[in-house]
Amino acid sequence: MIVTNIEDFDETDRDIVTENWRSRRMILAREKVGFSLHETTIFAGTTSTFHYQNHVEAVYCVGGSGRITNLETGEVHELRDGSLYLLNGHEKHTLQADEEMRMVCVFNPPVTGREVHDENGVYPLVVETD
Ligand code: 9YT
Repeated sequence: MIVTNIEDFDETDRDIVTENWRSRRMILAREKVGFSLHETTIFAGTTSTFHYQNHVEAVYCVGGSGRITNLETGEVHELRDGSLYLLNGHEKHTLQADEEMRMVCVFNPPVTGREVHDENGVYPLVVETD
């Protein structure tokens, strides 16, 4: 069993800070449980494009407000505390934060922590080897 707290990840290699967002990866592929779990903060006033071509992602908003746009259909959905979206079709999307948004994100297959978003917001598929 692993018991931890979000603050334990501060300024570690699991704490990724970019211009638009910060993500602390609490569970990664190296834990070998079949998914990864991240807490992502989307900074107020930012717009980010993501396209997880190799992963399924569920995102549960637990604070703040903004919206997600499905770039494949143009549909826009407001997000606030309690909103959930599931990218079960690898949808390319943008996230706009009016207020800083706090999101709990689950990925399958799990993120290893070595992925880097390319210019299209895509993560390559990276797998752990023993
Ligand atoms: C909201 C969202 O898509 N979060 C994804 C996780 C974050 N970009 C990360 O940990 O790389």
